[in-house]
Amino acid sequence: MNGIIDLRSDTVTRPTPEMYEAMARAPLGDDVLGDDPTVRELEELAAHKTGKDAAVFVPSGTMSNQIAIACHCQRGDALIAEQESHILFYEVGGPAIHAGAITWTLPSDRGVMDPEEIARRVTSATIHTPGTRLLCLENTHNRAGGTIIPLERMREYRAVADRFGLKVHLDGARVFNAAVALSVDVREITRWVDTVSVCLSKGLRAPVGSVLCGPADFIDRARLWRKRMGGGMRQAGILAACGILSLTRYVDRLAEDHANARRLAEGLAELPGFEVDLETVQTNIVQVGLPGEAAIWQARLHAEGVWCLPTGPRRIRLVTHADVTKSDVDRALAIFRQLAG
Ligand code: TLP
Repeated sequence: MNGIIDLRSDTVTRPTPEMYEAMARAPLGDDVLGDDPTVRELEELAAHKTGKDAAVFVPSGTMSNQIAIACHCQRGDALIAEQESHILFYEVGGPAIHAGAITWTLPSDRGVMDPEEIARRVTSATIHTPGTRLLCLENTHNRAGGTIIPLERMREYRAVADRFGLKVHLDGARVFNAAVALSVDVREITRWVDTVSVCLSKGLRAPVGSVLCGPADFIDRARLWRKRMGGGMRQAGILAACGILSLTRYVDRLAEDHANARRLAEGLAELPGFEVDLETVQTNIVQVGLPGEAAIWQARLHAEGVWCLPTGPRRIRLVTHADVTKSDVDRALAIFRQLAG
């Protein structure tokens, strides 16, 4: 793309020629009235892939998470979430606004919470304390650097949740990245949760959209919340057609993004003053500690055609995706070297 290496996010991918063709050919209906066949097909496919009864197509990952929380929690209920999770850090206070839920936040080790700390944080509904209803997980974990929750931990989270009667929602914006990196079927991850939100518009290359998957009665309620939030879309099959390709054609290639992120991270880790925790580079995100202010580095890199986003005062994030090749990574590394020198 004009020589620019856009590492801001995997959300920036452009639709493939195959996607444009699928959009042009998609049979359409009115999805709010429930008769768009392409949306139906995508929802059935997403439910099948994640091993859930049903799914609903929504405009964004944020709306998907917020609908899930609103369906799981009543006003004044509590949810538990990792302190830098997308739900808490990047959804502009959504749980308080939409569900009226309060949040118990927990630290983590590279995005992975301790199940015993979760157990200690659960409160019961009494005259004084809010009842904890929901455990929110994020896999892969964005701010921790695309880290994966080990399968054994997923099993332990389910056990804790069952012990206290909690539901479990997974922000699986990048759950297919986790599945590909672990070389497992995504159901090995989603089997431990009640509901999962999957983004089609990140590494999976669709221009717009997420799917929220879960039990049939939950998805019925989710449709109601989607309408309430203004997320009902009409001839949405035009977008769902791309999502179908995301789930059928673009999952396996995520491995390339992971290899490119690794290459980028290893190259940066060698530069003086740059800090990269290589342990966290498990998928397609690289968090980089800088030898100076993030805003200044962002501008210097931008002037050289490398785009990134700051994630802290002295930290930037680099994300690999289908529109970044191995040679782009090498070119980006050369620019970093030149600026660092
Ligand atoms: N994350 C975006 C930004 O909001 C930070 C990005 O560029 O990474 N869950 C997770 C784990 C996410 O990373 C994101 C998007 C979402 C949910 C929300 O998805 P959208 O952007 O579709 O609302």
